[in-house]
Amino acid sequence: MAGSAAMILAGCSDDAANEGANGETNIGEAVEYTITGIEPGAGITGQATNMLEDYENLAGWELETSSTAGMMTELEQAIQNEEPIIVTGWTPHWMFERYDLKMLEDPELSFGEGDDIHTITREGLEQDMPEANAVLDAFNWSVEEMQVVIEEGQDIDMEEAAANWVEENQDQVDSWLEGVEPVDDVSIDIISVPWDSERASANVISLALEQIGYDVTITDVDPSILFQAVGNGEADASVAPWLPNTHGAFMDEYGESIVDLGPNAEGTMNALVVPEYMDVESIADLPAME
Ligand code: PBE
Repeated sequence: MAGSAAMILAGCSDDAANEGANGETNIGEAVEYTITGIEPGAGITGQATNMLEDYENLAGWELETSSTAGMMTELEQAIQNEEPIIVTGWTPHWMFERYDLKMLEDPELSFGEGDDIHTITREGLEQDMPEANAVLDAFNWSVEEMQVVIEEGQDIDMEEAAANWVEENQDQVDSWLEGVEPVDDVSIDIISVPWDSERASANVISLALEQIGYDVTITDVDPSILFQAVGNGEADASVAPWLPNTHGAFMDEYGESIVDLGPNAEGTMNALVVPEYMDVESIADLPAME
C-alpha cells in the first residue's frame, strides 16, 4: 500500500517544474542528477560541493568538475538541442550576453549573497613599493566595465582588450595614478586566476602600473595557490579574490599574513545557472533522486 501511495504521489508531483524539455522525464533524470561544474580548484566548485550537503533534495546528486571551457561547450550543446542542463555559473561572464539563462534561487545561500572582488597584497608591500601599493589601493572599476573587457577578450587577446579599455578610459586610469611618483623599472609580481574576469582585471592593473614604470609579471594559478603565494610573500599582489564567499575559505586559511586593500569591483554573483526554457526557479525545487 505504501508503495502504491508513493507511486501515486510521485505521479502527482510530476508537475511541469520537474519535466524535462521533452515533457516526459523529470529534470533530475534528464541531467542524470548531475551538475556540470568547472575546475576542481575554483571557489565556486567548493560552494557547489557544500550545496549538495545544504539541500536535502540534492542527496545523491553529483557535481561533475571539468574546466570552464568544457562546461561552456556542454552548455552550448544543450542549448542547441534545447535539452536541460544545470551548470555552475557566475557574473560577470559573457555567457549571459550570449544565451538566455537564469540563476536559480538559492534559499540556503550555499553561494552566499554575492561578492566583491578585492585587491590584496603581501605584508610589507606598502613599505617596499609604496607607489605600487598606492595604485593598487586606488584601483577601482565596475563589473560592467570589467564586462566590456571580458566581451572584447572573446574576439581578441585579453591583453589587447585590456589595452583598448585603458586607452579609452585613460582619465579613470589617471585617477588611480594621481599623486604617485614614477619608478625606474621596478619588477612586481601580480598573481591571478585563469578566468576571463580576472584575466581582464590583472591586465588592466598591470597596464596602469606599467604607465608609472613598473615591470609587471602576471601569473595565473588556482585560487588556493594564489592565497598561499601572497600569504608567504612569493607574489606581491592580486586583484582577483572574490570575497567574502567564493574564496572565503582560502582567506580564512591565509588571511592573517595578507593585507586586504578592499574591493576593486563590487557585485559579483555565483549560482546554479540553467537555460531560460527550463521550468525550474530554485535549487530547492530540483527533484530528489528517486
Ligand atoms: N570564478 C570566477 C572563480 C573566481 C572568478 C567564480 C569561476 C572561482 O574561484 O570560482
